[in-house]
Amino acid sequence: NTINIDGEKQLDTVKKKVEPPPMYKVMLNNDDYTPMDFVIEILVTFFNMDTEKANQLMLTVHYHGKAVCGIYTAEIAETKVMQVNQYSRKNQHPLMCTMEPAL
Ligand code: TYC
Repeated sequence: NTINIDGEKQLDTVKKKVEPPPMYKVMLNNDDYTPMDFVIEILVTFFNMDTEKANQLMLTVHYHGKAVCGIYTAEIAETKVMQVNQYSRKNQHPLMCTMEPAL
């Protein structure tokens, strides 16, 4: 690209690859205190799962320690983590939602 004498950009021969944005896994972590029904409510409310899928994923976390709830762009992943942790604290549960690069 070039800049004209009047400061306007001029699109010409520079080819730019369009890259997909970096993606992040949003995880739920197990703990000994959060009720199973509350975790299911979280998965239905914030991750748009039906109760069958929510129950399955909740049990995966319960038995394996953590599980991926969804994969999102940075901004959406950060919002999910915030919303889930705020809602859990408001209801006085220690449930932890975290994010990590999907690579
Ligand atoms: N382990 C919890 C219990 O036995 C249930 C639970 C599941 C907690 C998933 C957190 O992310 C979680 N009540």
